[in-house]
Amino acid sequence: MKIKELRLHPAAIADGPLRSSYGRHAPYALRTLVELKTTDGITGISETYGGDGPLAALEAARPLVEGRDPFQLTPLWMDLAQRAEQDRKGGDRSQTYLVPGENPLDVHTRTYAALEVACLDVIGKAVGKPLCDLVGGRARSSPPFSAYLFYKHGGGGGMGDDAREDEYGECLTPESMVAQCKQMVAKYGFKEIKLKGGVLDPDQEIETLRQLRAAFGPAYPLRIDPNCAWSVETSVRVGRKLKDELSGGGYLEDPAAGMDGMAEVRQRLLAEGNETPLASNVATTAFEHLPVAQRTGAVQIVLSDPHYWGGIRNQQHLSKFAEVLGLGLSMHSNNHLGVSMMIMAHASACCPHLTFACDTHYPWQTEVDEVVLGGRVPIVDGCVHIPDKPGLGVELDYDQLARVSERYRKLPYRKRDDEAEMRKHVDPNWKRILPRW
Ligand code: GKR
Ligand code: MG
Repeated sequence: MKIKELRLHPAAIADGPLRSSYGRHAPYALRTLVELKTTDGITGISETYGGDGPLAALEAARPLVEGRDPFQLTPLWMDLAQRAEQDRKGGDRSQTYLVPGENPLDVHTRTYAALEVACLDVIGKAVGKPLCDLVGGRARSSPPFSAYLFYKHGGGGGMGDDAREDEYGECLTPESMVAQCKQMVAKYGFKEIKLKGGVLDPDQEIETLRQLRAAFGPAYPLRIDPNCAWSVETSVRVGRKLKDELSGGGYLEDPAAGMDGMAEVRQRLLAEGNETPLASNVATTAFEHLPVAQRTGAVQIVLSDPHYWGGIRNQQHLSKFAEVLGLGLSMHSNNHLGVSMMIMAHASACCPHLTFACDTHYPWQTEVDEVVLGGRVPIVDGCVHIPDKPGLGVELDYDQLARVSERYRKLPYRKRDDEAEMRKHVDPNWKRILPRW
């Protein structure tokens, strides 16, 4: 069997005006759906970052993909990884200043990941096995995800005639965040809670976590992620004030910028007897970051993501690597559709060492844009069950795909730019400043 054709489908999916230290989400998030057609008539699918950059990188890989045996993933990795080596000499692979999916030094790892998943989907369909069972089987069949809360402005995303209903409403206070969380937990049954911070004054975010703890109790572990918006001083102050709220399975995620900043936060908290672990998807984005993170104490929990760590098999390597280094492991996310939901579910299912419920932005997208045949992937009791179907276990709905691709073509932007959205809607002079507090 050979890969006959690579097909790429850009997609624009409605997204509410969610806030983070990067700025404000645009009315549509961008994704790319990937199809591999084989000589045996099998189609493998995948999903990855969107916009013209990721699309061009996948397009550039076409000569490496078409004509290749989909089972031969190692040589594909070697072809793409060699390029990655050349690209990243001396560069900064962190996500401190760039949103995930935009760091040019990661581009080949991301491209490989999208292609690897589509090849594994082909292989799964060829042998009649779910993807996670192809790579050694499952540590769990229903991986858990967490409620991912965002401060947000009013609006449910989309533009003009396509403006969407706002399911959760404006949320810029501790009280409205508790309401958002209750609504999300009631709908999806999540058992762990993550708050995207770095938006309001840190004291208001502290108050938000306190109110969440009061409303949900210690059975629901809490985390907060300001994406490096705080100085070391502020991070230590917040860590100190939230010691109780972040205990019992919670963590403090990327409070300060850089490995040095994170290490200093950790040392100062430990010196006060505060063992709140630090998690990161910003400082640690590649295998070479882990020994440093462990040695300096900068990171205790690595937030993986098969989309930029190099696919599902690399996710398994990461699980082992983290275990050996004594680091915890969970998973980061970005806005995504059902295909990525299944990528994340299979990646979580096949990793023995996964120590926290994973992030997902899935509640922020709706049925209207779903490209999975039959509709949204169900989240029940906070978990995504791996169906007894070959490969990823989902197929594309081509009518829906045509709609979201058409919307992409009509969009005036081709790249995520949260800073531009802030300037357009909130403050014409807004700039992302690190640290802001
Ligand atoms: O969607 O705005 C967002 C998040 O801030 C996202 O871009 C982050 O990559 O979820 C991510 C994180 O945990 O840092
Ligand atoms: Mg994060």
